[in-house]
Amino acid sequence: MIIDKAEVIVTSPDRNFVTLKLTTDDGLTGLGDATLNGRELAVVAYLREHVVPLLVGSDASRIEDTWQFLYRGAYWRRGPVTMAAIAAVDMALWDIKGKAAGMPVYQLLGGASRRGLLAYGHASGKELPELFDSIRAHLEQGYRAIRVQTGVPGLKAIYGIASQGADVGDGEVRYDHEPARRGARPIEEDWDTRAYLKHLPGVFDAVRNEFGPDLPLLHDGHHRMTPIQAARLGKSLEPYDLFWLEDCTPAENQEALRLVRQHTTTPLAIGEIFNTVWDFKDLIRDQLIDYVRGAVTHMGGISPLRKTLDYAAMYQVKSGMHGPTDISPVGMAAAMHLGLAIHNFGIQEYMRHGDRTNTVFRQTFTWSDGYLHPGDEPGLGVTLDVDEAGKYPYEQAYLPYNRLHDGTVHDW
Ligand code: GCO
Ligand code: MG
Repeated sequence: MIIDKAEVIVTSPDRNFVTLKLTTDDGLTGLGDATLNGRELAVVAYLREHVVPLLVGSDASRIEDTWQFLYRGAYWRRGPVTMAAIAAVDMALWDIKGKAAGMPVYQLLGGASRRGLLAYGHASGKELPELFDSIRAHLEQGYRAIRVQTGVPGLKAIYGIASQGADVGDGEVRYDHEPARRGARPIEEDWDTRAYLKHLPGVFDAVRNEFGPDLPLLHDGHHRMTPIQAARLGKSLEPYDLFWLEDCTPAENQEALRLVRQHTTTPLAIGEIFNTVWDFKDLIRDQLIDYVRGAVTHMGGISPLRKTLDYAAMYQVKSGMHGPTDISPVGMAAAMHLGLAIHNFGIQEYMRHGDRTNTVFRQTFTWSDGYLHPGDEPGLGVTLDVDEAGKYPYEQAYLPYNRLHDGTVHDW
């Protein structure tokens, strides 16, 4: 089973996606997601210039060996661009392996450990009435767990508010359910941690009063707090019994979570921007987090994320795989296969892709009663309509960035 064709397909139906398509000499094809939001073309170049030429002529059955060759053979290691490129190869080879075996990838990973994958969606609102409507809408869509993001008094535009399609004063119309905005330059947003820390507990108090004590609620701090600020927020949210507080502080310094952990029992989730097990090692070993947010697409593929989650299982840390719309349907399918097979599954993020995306990527996964299932098609269960993809050329788009009131750049 030799790879005799490797294509990098860039398409932008509702947003930019980068997909690797491998074809073997016996006609099997495999897809891999290589989408890196805001830096897509860097991964395209890495794949086209430095990976594809090495793949053609290689044995598609050797998933682990190919991964090790691409990881160690590059000499320069880790990082979001390299690991997204390697991830796409890994996913595509698992897709091919499944098709060759006539089995869905989750069967190759050990079979199902549950009926389906509990998912959470993104409710948001600048103020409470809009937030409550969004939570109700997600409950009607069947979500059994809901992420809550809200505006902050005094701030013009803030991460995670889907309806921020109103003009926020600079003529730019914004939609934060897809954070990247098309255009030649990133959009500047504003931030004030003190205002945020004062405002958020009241929002969750109102949400609990309206929706009761049992609905699993999540919140994303999006890397914006210092450790002691994160500790303060985690402590102030304890009465509201969150499922998790995500990315409460930048965690390149894994030590930082030690301080947060000392002050709060609010469960912590970290790692959507991480790309190897080394980013998680101390967080897992010292049980400084409760959920691994790694995405198959950003962590180098199914193979290394499986290893990371097996390591996490030894410390009772669970999965919470990243799944916004900038993870393509291929990356989402890979996450679902992995999530179905592992024992220490926690929850799966699920922001539904747009209609145009679903015409480019034909998917077989199911969403029912708040649970996802990858389906039983051989491989990953996704096909890419190359002609349809060709209708949507790449468009430059960037994630926003933050400045504080004094103009200092801040984590977005
Ligand atoms: C999440 C993430 C996203 C990111 C986006 C960046 O929890 O889903 O924080 O909202 O901002 O994936 O590309
Ligand atoms: Mg997040």
